[in-house]
Amino acid sequence: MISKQGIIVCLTFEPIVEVSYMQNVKISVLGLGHIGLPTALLFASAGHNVVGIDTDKRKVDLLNSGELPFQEPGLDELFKKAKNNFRATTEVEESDVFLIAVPTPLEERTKAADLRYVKSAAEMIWPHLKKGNLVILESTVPPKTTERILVPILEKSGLKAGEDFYVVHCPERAIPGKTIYEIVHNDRIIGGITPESAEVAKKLYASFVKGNIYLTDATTAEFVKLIENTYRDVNIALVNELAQIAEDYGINIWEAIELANKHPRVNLHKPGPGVGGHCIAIDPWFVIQNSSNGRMISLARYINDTMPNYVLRKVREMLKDIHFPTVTVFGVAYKGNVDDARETPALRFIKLAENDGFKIKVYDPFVKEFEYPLLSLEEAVKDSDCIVVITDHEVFKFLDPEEIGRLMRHKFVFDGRNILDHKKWKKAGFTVKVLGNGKEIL
Ligand code: SAJ
Repeated sequence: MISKQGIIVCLTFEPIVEVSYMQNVKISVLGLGHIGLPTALLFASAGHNVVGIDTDKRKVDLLNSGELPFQEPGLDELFKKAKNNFRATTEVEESDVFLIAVPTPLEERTKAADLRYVKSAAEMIWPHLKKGNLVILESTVPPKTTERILVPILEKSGLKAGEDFYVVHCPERAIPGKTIYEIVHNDRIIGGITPESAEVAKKLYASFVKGNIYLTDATTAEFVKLIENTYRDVNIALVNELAQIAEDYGINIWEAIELANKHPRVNLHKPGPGVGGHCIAIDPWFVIQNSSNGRMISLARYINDTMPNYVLRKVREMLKDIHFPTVTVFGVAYKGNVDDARETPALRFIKLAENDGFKIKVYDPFVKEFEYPLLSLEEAVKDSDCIVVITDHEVFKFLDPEEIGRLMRHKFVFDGRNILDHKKWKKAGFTVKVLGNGKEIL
C-alpha cells in the first residue's frame, strides 16, 4: 500500500494506522548514553524531529548548550549535523515513536538483570501513548522482557499492543570506539511483538541504517543479541584457559594461536587479563537467568572473571624476592584505546594485589575517572618494581623502556596483552614475562 507521503509500505496485512515512518517523524529517545545519544543524533540527521530524554539534568543542559557529555569518534561532527533537529529534555512528551536506550546492569548478588530503568522508561511513556505509535526497546534485556515487562506497562494506557500500537526489540550491536560507524553499517535485527510492528520499525531504521535489516519476533531478537556476546565470552574463556595450559607446556600461546588461525575454519580469540565492559561480562548471565541450563556459559564467566587472579599469581612469582613490591598498572580501561573503565578487570587485579600486600600505582592516558588516583607516566613508574600491562592501549607500544627503567626501583614488566616490543624492553634491562608465553623471552 502507499502512505500519505507517497512511500511504499510493503505489508501483507493492513497496518494499525496508515503512516510512513520514513521522514519527519517525531522520535523521543529515552536514555542519552553511549548508544541512545548517537542513535538520537543519527535519526535527527536523517531529518526526523528528535527529542532526547534523560533524567540527568546536567547532561540535558550540557547538550542544549551545544556540548557533548562524552567523546566517541565522529560524535562531534554528527552533533553539528543533527543540531537543528535535536533537543534534550528531562520529561517525556507526545511522539510518534518512543525509543528506549537505558542501562540494564547486572544485579551482582543475584546475577539477574536489573530492569528498573526499562520499567521506569515505560512508566514515563505510557501516559503519552497514542494509537499508531511505535515503541522500540534497544537496551539489552533477558529473553521475554519485551513481552512480559515492557508491554504490560505500556498497556496501562488502555491501548492494546500489536493492535493499537507497535512494539519491537531492536538491540544495539555497536562496539565502543566505533559506535557511530557500526550503528550505521552493521546489520540490524528487529523483533516485533507482531510481524507488522517489525515491518514498521524497519521503515524507520532504514532512514539511516546501511546494513541489512532482518525481522523476527521480539524474544528471538532478545536472545540473538545475548548469544552474540556470549559467543565472544565463551571464546575468550577458551583462549584464556589455553594460555594457562600453554604455559604449563612451555609453549607461547600467541604463536600457537597465530598458527592455529591459519586453518580456514579456526578463529581463536586473544587471551588477556580478563573481560570487561558493560556487555560481554554481563550478557551471558542474562541468557541463563531464566533457564536451568548454562553450565558452559557460567564456567566461561568464571574463567574470565578469575584471570586477574592468574595474572597476580604470575606477577607474584616474578617478584618473589622483593619485599612489599610496588606495582604500576598500565591501563585501567576495559579494553584498548577507549576511556571506559566499566567492569574493568584492572579493578579486580588492583584489589587482589592490594590485599596481597602490593602497593599499586595507576597509569592510563585515556581514562578520566577511576576508583584509584590516575597518575602521570613519570609519577606512576617512579620507584616502582614492576609494570603490569592490563589494557592494550596502542600508545603503550611506543613507550621508551630505557627512560622508564631509569625511574624504576626494579625493572620487571608483565605484559598481560602481548603488546610491548619485548626485545626492546629486555635490552633496556627488564625481566619480561608475557601472559600465556611459557617460553623464555630472548
Ligand atoms: N577481549 C579479550 N580477547 C579478545 C577480545 C576481547 O580479552 O579476543 C576483552 C576486551 O579486552 C574487553 C572485553 O573482552 O575487556 C570485551 O571487549 P570487546 O571488544 O570484545 O567487546 P565490547 O564489550 O566492547 O562490545 C561488545 C561487542 N559484541 C561483540 O563483538 C559480539 C559489540 O558489538 C556489542 O554491541 C557490545 O558488546 C554491546 O553493547 O553489547
